[in-house]
Amino acid sequence: MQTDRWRMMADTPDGEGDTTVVTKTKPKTQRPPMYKVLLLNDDYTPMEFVVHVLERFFGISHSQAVEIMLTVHKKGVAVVGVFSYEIAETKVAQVMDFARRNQHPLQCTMEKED
Ligand code: TYC
Repeated sequence: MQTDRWRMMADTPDGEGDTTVVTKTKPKTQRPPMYKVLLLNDDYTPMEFVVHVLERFFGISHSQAVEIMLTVHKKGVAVVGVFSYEIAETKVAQVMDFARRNQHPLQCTMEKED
């Protein structure tokens, strides 16, 4: 928080009785934009493979990974984490590369948070 002092000379014609008005200006705190990493459902990627991806690239526990995988399976998509742009981009690339190398059509994307 920053304090601004404004000297007021307009109170009387001769400048007598000057007042000081103290106002507060909100400092603009800069937060970097954050990005959601999303996992998409498909009909072919094995459930165990998706669970493994969540554990390996997102550090998610086995039981949480099973829950998230089932959410994607049932609802079509789920947020698996929220990261800075560079981290999100890296996670998406790692997942897409790992899925491709294992010949699974698993899709992972990122989306800017509102
Ligand atoms: N729907 C897949 C199946 O029935 C499982 C799956 C879950 C695939 C999550 C992708 O992101 C995914 N084998």
